[in-house]
Amino acid sequence: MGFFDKLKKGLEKTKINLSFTKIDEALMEELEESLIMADCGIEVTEQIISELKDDIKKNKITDSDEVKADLKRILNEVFKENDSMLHIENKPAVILMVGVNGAGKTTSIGKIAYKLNSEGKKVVIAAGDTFRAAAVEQLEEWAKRANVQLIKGRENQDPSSVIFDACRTAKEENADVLICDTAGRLQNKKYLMDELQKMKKVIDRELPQSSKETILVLDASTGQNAVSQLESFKECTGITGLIITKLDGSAKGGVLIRLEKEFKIPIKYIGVGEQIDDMQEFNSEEFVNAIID
Ligand SMILES: Nc1nc2c(ncn2[C@@H]2O[C@H](COP(=O)(O)OP(=O)(O)OP(=O)(O)O)[C@@H](O)[C@H]2O)c(=O)[nH]1
Ligand SMILES: [Mg+2]
Repeated sequence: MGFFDKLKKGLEKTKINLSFTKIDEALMEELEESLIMADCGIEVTEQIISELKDDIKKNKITDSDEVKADLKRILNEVFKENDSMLHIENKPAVILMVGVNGAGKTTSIGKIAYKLNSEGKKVVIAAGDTFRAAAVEQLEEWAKRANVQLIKGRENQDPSSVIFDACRTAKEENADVLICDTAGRLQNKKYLMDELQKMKKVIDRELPQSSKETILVLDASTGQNAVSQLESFKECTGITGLIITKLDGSAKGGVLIRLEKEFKIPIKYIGVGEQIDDMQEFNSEEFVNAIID
């Protein structure tokens, strides 16, 4: 299956169906409901519908294809400033992956490491989640699959000290990219945020000239929950980009529209499955085309 087909199949449940003959209030209500069901959020949905209604009136739109085209234009507009480039120019570039447990951080690291490695980049990954032995084992497995070097510590070792070692190694080995895994759940939220800040400090101190990204990984199937996760991580860690996982089979793909409209933090990648090549660079046009049919 090609990239677009996979995306389209994944977003099947989010899909907003626009098979209609008459452009009337009932159609607008139906569309509004679809957008809300897709987790675009009430406010964002209302903005979209009102813009669409204005256009229909202003441009005297009577044709269903034109309505569809205009809705696509409105949605594409939401993403027009989205910068899907991963900024890894100054090496060793550091990508810190953060997010709640189960969001897909470790899996996404494996997929991205594989991708960058296939592009000829030298990648090192760091097991910054030292709180569970299984977390390190899982990352080890991904390191093998992606054929990249892993830096790990002992169980319960201070995660920042693992990151410190990884920064040193990345520099010594002249790596292009260092990707750091982190824990999703610690004793409490404050403790987690403190750990993440500590790791960021170590990275800044060890690799001051390097490009840096702090990527928040969000599970699309959690819908509106993703919004509150973004709010709390943004406050504490300065998020530079997002990865939205589990778009395959999710009915809540519209949450990307809400996230982008409300936060304007670039969506870098989307996860569309559990396999190593199930990660795509986010392309808003493809996304919009996949959900509007
Ligand atoms: N279907 C699907 N499953 C995914 C995707 N990304 C991750 N997963 C699955 O989600 C589960 C959790 O992923 P992890 O990568 O372990 O999540 P994590 O954020 O590292 O979780 P913690 O280490 O507990 O903080 C795993 O079973 C993954 O296979 C995706 O894009 N699609
Ligand atoms: Mg993990």
